[in-house]
Amino acid sequence: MTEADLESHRSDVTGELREDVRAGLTAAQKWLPPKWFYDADGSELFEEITALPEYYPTRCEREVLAARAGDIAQLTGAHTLVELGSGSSEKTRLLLDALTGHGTLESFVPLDVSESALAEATEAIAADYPKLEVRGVVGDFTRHLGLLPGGRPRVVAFLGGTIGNFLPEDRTTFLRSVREVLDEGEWLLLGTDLVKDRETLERAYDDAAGVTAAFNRNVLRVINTRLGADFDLDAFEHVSHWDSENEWIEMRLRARRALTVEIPGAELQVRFAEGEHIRTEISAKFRPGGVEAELKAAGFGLERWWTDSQQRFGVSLARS
Ligand code: AVJ
Repeated sequence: MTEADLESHRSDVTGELREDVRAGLTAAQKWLPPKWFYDADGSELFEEITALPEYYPTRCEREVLAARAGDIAQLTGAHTLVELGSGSSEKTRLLLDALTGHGTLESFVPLDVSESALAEATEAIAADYPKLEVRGVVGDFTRHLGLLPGGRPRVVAFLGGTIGNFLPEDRTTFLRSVREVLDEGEWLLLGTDLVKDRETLERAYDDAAGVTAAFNRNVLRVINTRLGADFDLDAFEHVSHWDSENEWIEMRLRARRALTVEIPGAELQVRFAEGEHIRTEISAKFRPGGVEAELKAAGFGLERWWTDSQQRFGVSLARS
């Protein structure tokens, strides 16, 4: 496998980061989009998170996929599996095994912002599934949905609960845009983390080993590297906060002291008061009825709804 096998939509990554940093760090309530966590180091830290005892979503979703992959293959008869935000595509192997076993699958199209994670995943999967056409796409699933290749019917998998990273209004737009690129009868397989007690949720995003804290601070390192900024990572405390009104986890980086940060690559100087924070991620949690309503509003019919044995995580199979 060579680099040429990855199709890239990311011609000006630094320019995109510059615009996001300008917008987010000049806002009254400072924020940064979570996709900037995922450089090579951040993608590795995320892989470590998925194995932490506190971070249940990956294990719960894997349990569902292991139990239901056969049903998914039978119901969909997919010729193409598209995976949005594929990362390492580790859980996806459960789907690939079932779909190739079923005899219909011809191609796998993983799409991710992290070129390193994607290159590694496409290489490993192409080696392990030699009859499968693997076409990795480096891109942002909010911008590069337009042309999803592959024979029909396709299943678009959006796993891990990543849909929770959207604000509610962006989520609606996103689901509609997925529905729009699919033909009637094609499929969406959607993973959603579920509302549960505050303690479980906040711990899942603030583990004892400090991996999530390092992952969170990594966004500052990315800005230092790409935009020549001078963020002192130690000056920011990692915060995991359950917002029970919005039903989302918020990750924040809170300034331990007043400081000024220079970001030459964005022609920006940013002041932080002591205690002021940057919102770096929201991770919305769902209720089963809410998922169904949102899918319906976007033009999907819910064909199956599954959860793990502890009802912590939900997986929907929806039809266009
Ligand atoms: C990959 C977006 C699903 O929101 O749980 C994990 C990212 N952030 N720990 C999530 C994440 C902090 C994760 N998603």
